[in-house]
Amino acid sequence: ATDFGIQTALNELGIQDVNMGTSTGSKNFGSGERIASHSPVDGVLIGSVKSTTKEDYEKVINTAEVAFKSWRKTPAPQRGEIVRQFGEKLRQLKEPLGKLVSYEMGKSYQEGLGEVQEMIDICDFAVGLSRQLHGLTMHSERPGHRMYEQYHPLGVVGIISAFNFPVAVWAWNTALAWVCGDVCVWKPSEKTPLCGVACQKIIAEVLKENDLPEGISCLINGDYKVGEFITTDKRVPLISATGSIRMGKIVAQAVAARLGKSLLELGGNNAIIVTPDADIKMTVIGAVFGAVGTCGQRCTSTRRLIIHESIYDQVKNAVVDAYKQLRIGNPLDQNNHVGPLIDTDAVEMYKKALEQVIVEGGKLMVSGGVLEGEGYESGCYVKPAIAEAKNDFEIVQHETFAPILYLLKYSGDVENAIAIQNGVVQGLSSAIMTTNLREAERFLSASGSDCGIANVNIGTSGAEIGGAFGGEKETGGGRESGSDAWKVYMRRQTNTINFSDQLPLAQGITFEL
Ligand code: UN1
Repeated sequence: ATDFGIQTALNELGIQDVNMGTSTGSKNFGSGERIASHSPVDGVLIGSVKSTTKEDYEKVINTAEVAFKSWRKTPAPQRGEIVRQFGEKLRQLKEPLGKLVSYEMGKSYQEGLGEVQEMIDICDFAVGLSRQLHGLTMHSERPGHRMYEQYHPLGVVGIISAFNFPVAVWAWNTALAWVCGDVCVWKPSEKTPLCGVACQKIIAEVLKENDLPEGISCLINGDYKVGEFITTDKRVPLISATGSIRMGKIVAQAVAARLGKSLLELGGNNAIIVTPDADIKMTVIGAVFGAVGTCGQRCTSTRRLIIHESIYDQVKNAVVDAYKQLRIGNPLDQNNHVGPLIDTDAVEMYKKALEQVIVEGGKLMVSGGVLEGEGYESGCYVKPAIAEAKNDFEIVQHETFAPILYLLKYSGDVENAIAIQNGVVQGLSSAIMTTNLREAERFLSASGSDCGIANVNIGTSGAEIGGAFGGEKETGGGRESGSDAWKVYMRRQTNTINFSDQLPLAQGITFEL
């Protein structure tokens, strides 16, 4: 098989040494069991990392706490300068890192590069932000008083990320957390540990070059038990977790039990509404990329198309036709559109979902199936599928992390489509395809989409970093990335200063001695 430059990429990223997995800055000391990372692309063992034991973790957290003490005193624009340098390194390493993402996770090389681009973008954003961590000034009700608020660093931020965006989600969190004066402890998915090691190496080099303390960036590895080290630890005031709703509920409860803060990015069940006034050509591109991009493993992937009955057959045929053009195979080969699923467990879930949609009365328009033979030896390649279904099917209500698109029909008003779109427990991303202004605005109004993201004439996936990213309901309510998402990484302090020679009480209360 062609190597597609993988070995060179690993060398450029310094991933030859597999004796890593737990580190503060550049010091590695993982002593737990090994976690092997096999590529879903060809099944080959890429490397392994050492998982983090409780003792390792104590070292990590202690080093992080020490680093925080000095980092929080570094002026924010200087912290921004470090993030700027980090962004520069990412620019230099965009190709090898994008390649590793593609090889370890299985998304197309283009999407791997796109993910690194998101990291670069959030660094740029954070650099600007480092001079804009603004609080408000209020007018005091008392004479000779001044009142204002300021944002201070929070402390150690724990990051739990998923396999599907193995590098970008970490950067959305860290780039902001660092300019905010926090230090980070990251537990990447155990399915993509080498992406974690590669990222840690890049930032460790920047920290070293700037003579900054070990512990501003830390890495721990392992399964949910290692995740529990941080979720239950009072020394970690904020946990940012991306993953399934099931995982999110466990994390949220563990963090709430100690009254910590959590930022949750959980499952989506994203729909595109296609109204009679939709541009069909745009609809097809948006829907197909949304459904099959990253092999249906984005939390923003398009899972449901809600099509008006008057154009239902036309849209269905156009999308089904488009699926015939899809080339499935090695994601590093840029001729292919769709790579593999992350592992064979994911393949099993995909197969079960396709069985269940039939049991519930659905009908396959593009039948799926697992691919076998040359190029598909890893057993992780599946055919994107399309099924006609009903919104109340149990399987349609559930987020299956695979390329399965459900076609749903609506009649009458756009309100009926919005009700279907909102009729799931998740609330991440949503879209409407229409050239009708009234329909578009109704979709965006208070009685429209209930999701954190609502797009017009764009698909559900591919959000830019400048906006706040996240969703409502069982998606968890967290917001990361752009807008004012930085505020969750800081603690707010309200300051009232009395510069008079009296001590008047608020609310006009008199108290005399
Ligand atoms: C995710 O799937 O966890 O909007 C994040 C998108 C990407 C991020 C997805 N920018 O599809």
